[in-house]
Amino acid sequence: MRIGVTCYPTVGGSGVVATELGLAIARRGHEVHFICYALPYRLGRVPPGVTFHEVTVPAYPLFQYPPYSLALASEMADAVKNHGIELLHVHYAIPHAISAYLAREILGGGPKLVVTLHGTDITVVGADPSFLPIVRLGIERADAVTAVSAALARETRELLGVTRDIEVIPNFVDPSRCDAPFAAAYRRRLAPDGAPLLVHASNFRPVKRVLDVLEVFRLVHQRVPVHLVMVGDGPDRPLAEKFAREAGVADRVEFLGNITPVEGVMGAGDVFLLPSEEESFGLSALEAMACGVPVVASSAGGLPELVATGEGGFTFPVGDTAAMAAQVVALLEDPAFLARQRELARRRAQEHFSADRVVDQYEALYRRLLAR
Ligand code: GMT
Repeated sequence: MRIGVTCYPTVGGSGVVATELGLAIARRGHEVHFICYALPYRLGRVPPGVTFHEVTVPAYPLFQYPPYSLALASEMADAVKNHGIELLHVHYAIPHAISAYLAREILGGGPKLVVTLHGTDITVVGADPSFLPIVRLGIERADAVTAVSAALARETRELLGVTRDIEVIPNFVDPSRCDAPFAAAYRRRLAPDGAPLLVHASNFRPVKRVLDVLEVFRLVHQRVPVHLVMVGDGPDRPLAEKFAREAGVADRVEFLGNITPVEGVMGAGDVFLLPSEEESFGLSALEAMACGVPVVASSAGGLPELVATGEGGFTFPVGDTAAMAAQVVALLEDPAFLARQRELARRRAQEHFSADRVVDQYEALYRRLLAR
């Protein structure tokens, strides 16, 4: 098969999933063309069969808002025409779904279109009236639409009034990215006194509720000496740093920014915290689980589909920082309980969200569409 993949090439989960999926599909002997505005951050070692097409958006004084979606549509049409791409798989609906639809219109027909919905492309930006009709059109005109959780598929129907089939294909993880010696070195640096380590990783946007992470940490620290490491960066980082200073815990909290490999640092932790307001899936929680770190999270969106209570994780209502902190304390105060939850987290990631299993689902979808 010849597959075109479009995603945001940044550190976010949708770009990571799109890139890992494209690489896995190429390793299975298919031809994969990444069509993006920059080389995807997660591309790493590129196997034979992968090509990159860079979308460039020309500058012009009139363009206060350079039309990326149109340049992308032209690049997609060009790549399809010149490389015989049979199927375009776009990740994150805005604006990729409509660009793919336009590319097919430019060509007067041609490739099959698959749109994967990742989360805020529906729940936050997609539901905004300025985007809603165009997102809905992109979703309706695709040959197949997938969502990373049943909760996101449901929200797409409710918020956008979409009635078509949406197949749920969860995100996946490659546990070989967990590097125990690397994690141990980080642990020595982040918790030099041997106290337990809590971990959070995100883009520090308001939906992540990073102040809840700090509040859970503060409450836990009143009962058990503990450290916290915050991985990632984004708009609420200054607020979180201020909170840590004002709560008098700054010396026990480390902000690392966007370091890689993120799994290396996550594996250093004892408990991963994800108290989000909205979370269609929570790829970072899955990465933590794969490295044997149990998760304490909110029950927002698709999180309960990933984090099953007592199976390497626990979920609580959004904002219930007291219950989250009590759960963390229960884990830290009982080494046997923590060890069991570590094992269950690893097992759940492996059994339900392994790359092989999920890539099979996407490959089967591609084959079904191309056989039509
Ligand atoms: O929209 C974002 O905040 C970023 C986006 C992304 O590109 O990573 O995150 C969404 O997609 C991820 C990959 O499928 C999911 O793991 C995240 O849960 C989802 N974020 C939200 O729903 C807030």
